[in-house]
Amino acid sequence: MRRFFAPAQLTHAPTRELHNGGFTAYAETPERVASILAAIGGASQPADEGDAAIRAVHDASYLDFLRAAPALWRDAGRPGDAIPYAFPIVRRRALDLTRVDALLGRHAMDATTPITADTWTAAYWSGQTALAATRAVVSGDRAAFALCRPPGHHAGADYCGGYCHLNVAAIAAQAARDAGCARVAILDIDYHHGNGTQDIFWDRGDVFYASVHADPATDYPFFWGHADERGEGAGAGATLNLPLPHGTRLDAFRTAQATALSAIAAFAPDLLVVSFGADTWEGDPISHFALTTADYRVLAADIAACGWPTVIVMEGGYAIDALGHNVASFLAGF
Ligand code: OKP
Ligand code: ZN
Repeated sequence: MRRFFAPAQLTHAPTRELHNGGFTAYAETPERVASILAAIGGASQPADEGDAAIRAVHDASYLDFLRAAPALWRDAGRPGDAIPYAFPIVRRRALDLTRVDALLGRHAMDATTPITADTWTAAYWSGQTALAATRAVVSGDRAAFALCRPPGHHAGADYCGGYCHLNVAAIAAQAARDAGCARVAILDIDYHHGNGTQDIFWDRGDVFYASVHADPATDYPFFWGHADERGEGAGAGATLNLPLPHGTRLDAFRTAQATALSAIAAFAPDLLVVSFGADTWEGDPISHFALTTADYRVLAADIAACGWPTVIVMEGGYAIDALGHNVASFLAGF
């Protein structure tokens, strides 16, 4: 299986995040990549195909904002990384606002996703990595792995959040659609619900979104990922959420994943995108499931057995030393 990664993805390195009322070290570090590359034995540089496939998913005003935010923040005299503090939760409408704090709040769903001077470049190349893997699979590869970082599944069409800036799974899925795949499914098995991916495809019937994740009644992102969210309009029934409790082990996770795969099989996709997070591992520092390194082999084999051309994109996983072994186990199982 071909693997893709661009060194420019390493440049995004926020210093700290707001967590439980104080600042802590940022969990989504460049060291995550080093752990994965060491375990999987390297990756190929993706081509630079420009931003058309990114614009096919994200609003132009949001992309302009991501590029402009660091200078606006600096010009406002602020130290460190740009972080929002006020959000338009009710009257969310087009306003001609220019203050950096207004723009940050308008384009974010939380205060845990700093924007640095290098964020746009790193996110852009994370997108190119997802696209390179998609091009490989559309061209006939059975599967490909995109070592995306920053991750993507919390980012919506016009907002960042949850360490995510560009939704790499959505970019891959949309690129596959535009390359001729009539029906694309996304299986999200990160510990957290992929609210951004769900939002992007909420009212579309051509991209099926299924997610196995920690119950949002107890876990981030709280406001998305409940079992009654099934999509709307043309997308009614094309979203499937399977929340699970703290302490979940392989048997329950595997059963939920099988439910997701059955629903995807009924949808009959031409291509599958897997949003893979290894923060379901038993020792993850910010999560509460109990999968083992060997379990990823089983889960990946179950997905591979379905036979769909598959793009695997990296999402979360924060136990640095184990992360590479968990990813290697998943890829070996596939
Ligand atoms: C991103 B991905 C811990 C509080 C939660 C956001 C979690 C984002 C996870 N500091 N912060 O889905 O792995
Ligand atoms: Zn996660």
